Amino acid sequence: MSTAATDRVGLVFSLLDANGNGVIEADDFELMAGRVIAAAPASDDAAKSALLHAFRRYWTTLATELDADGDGRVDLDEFTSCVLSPERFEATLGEFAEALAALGDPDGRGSVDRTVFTALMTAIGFERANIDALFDALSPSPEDRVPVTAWADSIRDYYDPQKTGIAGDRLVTPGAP
Ligand SMILES: [Ca+2]
Ligand SMILES: [Ca+2]
Repeated sequence: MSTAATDRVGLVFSLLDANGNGVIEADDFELMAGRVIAAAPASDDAAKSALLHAFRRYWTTLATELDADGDGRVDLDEFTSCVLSPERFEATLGEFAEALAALGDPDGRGSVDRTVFTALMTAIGFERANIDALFDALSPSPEDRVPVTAWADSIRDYYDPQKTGIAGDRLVTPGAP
């Protein structure tokens, strides 16, 4: 596994621990889903419930695959092992990536506006400098929009332990190459 992937995993663990108690559990996903949905006022109920479903599936998959000691929580050590078998998370992360990206495209244009992108990524917990750097890395159009597919792909890449030098590295280091 690359150092870049380890850093990405460590960052996402700290964000998924939405209530900041040091472990990931079901409540964190409810909390984060609420925050993200609140940041997408222009989206319809179908897109919002798709995201809620994706967040719940995300937790169910983590609990099933990673909660080695069966205490109903996933700690950092347990979480880090997710990178050893990324294929077990592909479908779940795919649904999450699609649901999040779709939430950012309320008009169904196939692209996400920077303002909406920033609001959603801020709700997840990323820092502004990192969000801006990622958006710029996704080759925004002259209207300052990025394709929904490019965003969804970058989310999947983010969790792929084999990937280095990807757009998502900017979420860890804004100036990443
Ligand atoms: Ca927590
Ligand atoms: Ca555990």
